[in-house]
Amino acid sequence: MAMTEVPVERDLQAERRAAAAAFRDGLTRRGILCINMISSPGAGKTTLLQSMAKHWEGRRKMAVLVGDIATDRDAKRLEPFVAVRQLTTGGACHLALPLVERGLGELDLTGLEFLVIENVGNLVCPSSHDLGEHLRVVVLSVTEGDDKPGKYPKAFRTSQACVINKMDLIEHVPFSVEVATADARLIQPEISVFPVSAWKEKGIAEWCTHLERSRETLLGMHACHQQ
Ligand SMILES: Nc1nc2c(ncn2[C@@H]2O[C@H](COP(=O)(O)OP(=O)(O)O)[C@@H](O)[C@H]2O)c(=O)[nH]1
Ligand SMILES: [Mg+2]
Repeated sequence: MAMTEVPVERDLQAERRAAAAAFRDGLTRRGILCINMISSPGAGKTTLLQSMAKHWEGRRKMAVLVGDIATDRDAKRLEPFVAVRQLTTGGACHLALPLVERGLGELDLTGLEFLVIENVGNLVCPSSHDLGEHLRVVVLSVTEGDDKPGKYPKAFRTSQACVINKMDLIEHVPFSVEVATADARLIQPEISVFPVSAWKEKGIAEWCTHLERSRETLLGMHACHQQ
């Protein structure tokens, strides 16, 4: 087979990494913790966001950018609870930074503390795209099986937290939180695990407290760098 050498004049990955880092820094300066939420379709991301918005109502300010391939159904579900903008990818299986930047430009950032990006439902492609988030969280529901961390290693390796959702169904399905946690920690030893039921609003306080602490740590580190 004939080989052709193609000279690469620009490192596009480096440019994307720099753009994501600049976006992240801008959010840090504004005091906003940005969370990129990934999962397979139906794991419960939108339901979890509804529960988080209810938990923080009147106390913490959160906004959501919700990615979808075609519809604005999730944005409509979230509208009664939280400031939300729809990002429609037009068929792409993941979100990319330019779309996120556009969505952010449409939000009122005054006093905003948490920006959550609900990524397109897919455990493969979103793992490879830095959206300028501070924290990546993978949502795994008990109906998907406790073997998923090992089967989708990049999703877990690049995440700092794992929410195990649909715990209200645990008695009805063969799923072990211990097995899933051990599998995830083989790939990412530092990953924090939060079993919840987004539907029954159980475990949400612990998850939200973790996010509040993560934000405080981020802002503390930022203040140190400024001195
Ligand atoms: N039993 C149960 N069902 C849930 C829970 N969270 C979400 N669901 C259901 O799972 C389906 C998918 O949820 P959705 O939030 O749309 O998932 P997404 O595609 O990840 O955003 C819906 O029918 C939800 O009502 C939960 O904690 N327990
Ligand atoms: Mg959704």
